[in-house]
Order: sequence, then C-alpha cells, then structure tokens
Amino acid sequence: MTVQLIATQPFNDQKPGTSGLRKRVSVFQSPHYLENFVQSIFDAITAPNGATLVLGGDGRFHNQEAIQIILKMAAANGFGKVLVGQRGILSTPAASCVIRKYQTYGGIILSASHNPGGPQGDFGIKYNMANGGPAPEKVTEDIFARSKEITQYRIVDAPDIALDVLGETDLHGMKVEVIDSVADYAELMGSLFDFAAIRQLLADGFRIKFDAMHAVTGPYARAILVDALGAPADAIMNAEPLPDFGGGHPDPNLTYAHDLVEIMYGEDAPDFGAASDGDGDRNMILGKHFFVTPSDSLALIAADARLAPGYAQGIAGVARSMPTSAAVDRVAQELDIPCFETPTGWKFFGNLMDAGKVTLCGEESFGTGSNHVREKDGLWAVLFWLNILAIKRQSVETIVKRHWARFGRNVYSRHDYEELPSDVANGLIDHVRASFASLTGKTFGAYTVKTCDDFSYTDPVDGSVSQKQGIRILFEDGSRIVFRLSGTGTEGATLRIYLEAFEPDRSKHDLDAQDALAEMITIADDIAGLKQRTGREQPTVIT
Ligand code: VG1
Ligand code: CO
Repeated sequence: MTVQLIATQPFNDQKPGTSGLRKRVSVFQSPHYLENFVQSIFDAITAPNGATLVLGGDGRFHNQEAIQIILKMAAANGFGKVLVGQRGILSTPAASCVIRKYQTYGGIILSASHNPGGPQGDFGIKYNMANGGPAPEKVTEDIFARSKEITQYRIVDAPDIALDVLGETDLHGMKVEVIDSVADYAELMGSLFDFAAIRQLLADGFRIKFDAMHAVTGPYARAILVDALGAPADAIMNAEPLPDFGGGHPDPNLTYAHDLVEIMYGEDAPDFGAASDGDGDRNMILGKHFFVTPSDSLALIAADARLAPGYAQGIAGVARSMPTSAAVDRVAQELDIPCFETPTGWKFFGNLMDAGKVTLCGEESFGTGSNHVREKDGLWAVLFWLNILAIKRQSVETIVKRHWARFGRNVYSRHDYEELPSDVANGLIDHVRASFASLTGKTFGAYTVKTCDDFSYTDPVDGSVSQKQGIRILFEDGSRIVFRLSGTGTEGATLRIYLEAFEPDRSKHDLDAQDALAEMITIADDIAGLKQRTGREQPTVIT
C-alpha cells in the first residue's frame, strides 16, 4: 500500500452553495471530480496529523463508492481515524451529533438532501466543523479557492473497506471505525424528550404516520418511534432507504410528500403525520386534515419549549432565516428573549448557538433545530411535537389555532419556479433591484411599500458580513414579499418568492393561505413581471 500523488487539473465549478457542493451524479462520476473537491477540503481545513473525521451520507446512489474514495484519501492525507456510519449511512443530524459527541476535528457528509437521487439524480458533499455545523462561508470560500488551483491529490492504493460490520480496521495506518448509524443519535433524542409521556400517548391510541420517503430516516424512525416509543410498525411508511429514493423527490412538503398528504387528509386520517427529507434534516408536520407551516411550527415549539425535559430551563434566544415568517419573533417578544434574523442556510446559526445566544433555530424550508446539534433535525422536530402533544392532549389543529388566537397569524406561503433559464431568473432579480426607488412609497391596493432592500447580515459573533441574501419588499402593515434565487439546485435557476401577511383578526384565521395571500401574489407578479418574464402561469411548487 502506497500513497499515490495523482496529477489533476482544476474544475471551475466547485463552488459550494447554500449547503455544500451539489451536482448531477454523472458530474461526480467524471474522473477526478470528487477527488479534487475532497483534496480541496483537506487542503483548506489544515487538520493536524492524526485528526479524526466523521464520514457518512444519506445512502443515495454513489454514496458507497464516494465513501471508499474519501477513506483512501483521508488515509493519504494524514488523518488518524475516520468514524464511518455502517453501510456508509449517517443522516445529517446524526453526523452532527457524532462529530460533537466524539469531539472529532470535523466531518464529511454526502448528500444532496431533498434533490432526487439515482444515476440520473444528484449527489452532494459538504464539510462540517468541529462544532458539528456546516462550514461557514470563510471556509467554503477557502475550499473553492483551493479547487481552482489544485494540481494533485493524495490517495492510498488499497482494497475497499467492508462497511457492513461494526468495528475497527486499519487502512494504511489510519483507523476506520464503522459505527452504528443510529445509536448515538437515538440516545441523544432520549435525553431531550419525555419518552415515557410519548409512549403513553401512543399506548392511549394516538395514531401517527411518519413518511421516510425511502430516504435516510427509515432506520432512525424505526429505532425511535417503533422500538423505543411503541408505535406500530406500519406507523412508518417508505421506511426502506433506496439509492434512488424509489424514484421520488425526497422533499417533505405538500407537493412531493403527496402519499402522506393523501392519508392525512383522507377519511380515516391518523392524528399526526410527519415526513423527512433525503438526509433527515427537514420535517413536515401535519395534523388530521391540517398542515402546519414550518414557520408556525418553529414559533409553536418556541412557545411550548419548556414542555420537553431538554428545554425545561427555558430557551436563551431564537433565530430564523430572513425569509422565514416573523411568527417566532412574536413569541420571542413575549418570552422576552432575543430573536436573530440570518441569511438562508443553517451555517449562519452556528456562531449564535456556539455563543449561547440562541437555543432554537428554524427556516421556512421545513427546517427546525436546536443547539443539541448544529444542523436542522427532522426527527427531533417530530419528537418535539409528539412531546408537546403528549402533555397537552389536544389536536394539532387546536394547538395551532390557539397559538394564532394568542399571537396572531403570520399567513405565509412560498412559491417556487424551478429550472428557469439562468438569464431569465437573473434578469428578473435585476429588474426588481433596479425598481427599488420607484417602488418605495408606491401603493398596490391595500398595501403600500415602506422600503425595499437587498438583505445583508453582519454576524454578531465574528463580524463577518454576507451581502445580497435576498430582496425584501417590506409593506407598511408588516407584510412582505421576498425574492431569492436558490443555492441548492443543479439545473438552471430556481426562483423562490416568499409571501407573508400578518392577520391579527381571529375570524380570518381559517382562511386558506393562498386565498388570504391572493393580493400579495398579484403584487409579486406586478413588481417582478413574473408571468411575462418566466412564461409560466403557475409556480412549480407551492408550500
Ligand atoms: C434550501 C432552503 C434553505 C436550506 C437549504 C439546505 O436552500 O431554502 O432554507 O437551508 O435548502 O437544506 P436554497 O438555497 O435552495 O433556497 V437541505 O435539507 O437541502 O440541506
Ligand atoms: Co436536507
């Protein structure tokens, strides 16, 4: 076994997006593509000799092959040990948990999250720091800079490591320890939530349905919901992780999790439904015939956090991404705790959590989490809800409506236009940006524009500045429209339009969000020339 230095040439497109580098599988399969990026990570992070790394992925097509390559490269780059999930499996929150628990130098997570998998699908890779969280922009920029000047990578010439049996193997002087993918994570969940109360809730006949969408959460959900909490085996659907996610789009929302949605809106609907995404960090929460928006879910968890043992002491503060609704801001105000507004992407929450400024964080994109790890966490949110339900013994709908009655309702929706030609999407954003001056003070029906800007964020902990994080059109009554381009897509551009209106009037809380926001939707079209520029009559996905 020898270390090989392989000559290579830079690719110019290895810039990490909102959450790591995501490309078509075929791109990652092209010679040196994965290797170049992994070497760029190793070059950028300058780990000391003998450092320990965590490695795992969501099990999508190409996961195992990539893991073998990364192990051999880690050995050639002087790592002392790699903790790798059994069969290469680690959900994103589980990887974050393992990094923290064993105090490793960092970790590599292989996932393209909610993007489809399979030979024609997407693959992805991201680096997480010693705190268990996604690398901050400074580090992803270093990685990108390295990728543009790389001339060689290091790899040992060795046979593949068996990943199905737990235990330790030697790889050119580096230890490879295959660990149980679920155990550490399940133990952490047991320490945060009142499992006895949830077990009792389920024993009393409360029916749940969890859709793992043939992605990574199947084994986690089975160990926790079925084995530890006593839910019947059929409470979990699509529980077998498949390399192509069964041909589906593992994104837990009303469009892509339609099987679950049909059940939850059907005649004999269970009391509680939930789904997670490809890598297990997102969650969708449903009640019987009822959908909980992620923004409301965050607000509600914040309001009732003390009901869970891990949060019984109260929460230090909350943070939400800018496009997420201000529902949680109202809760923070009442609890008299700080509320931070960050750019999109979990990497912006890390500093706030490390500094003890916030306990709970969330994004409108079905992401909720806390300082128990440094990633958003799908099953954690499901367990938090079950914990709240086990104590309150009210329906999901009642809990949400009582919350609205108390705090008011931030009516919210996101409209996505996927796979637009890049020049169309950029042209639309430029157009809105160029209209700031003429929009300010302009009245559209009942709404008058107060200000418009490009959202920029100064990290209160390290002072780093992130600019152009989405365009905000803010109206005088607190309503707003946000325009943003996705940083996780792999084909063309995805335009996201976030719509929010505050409704204090209880008698209007039963309105469907699309109806309540109808006027805002028209205004968005007016401002951006949506239909005319995109040639589309409808968004691809409405959440
Ligand atoms: C999307 C979401 C963002 C989330 C990111 C990663 O990013 O909007 O809130 O943090 O995905 O989530 P973008 O740039 O496409 O809007 V995951 O579950 O894909 O790791
Ligand atoms: Co995800």
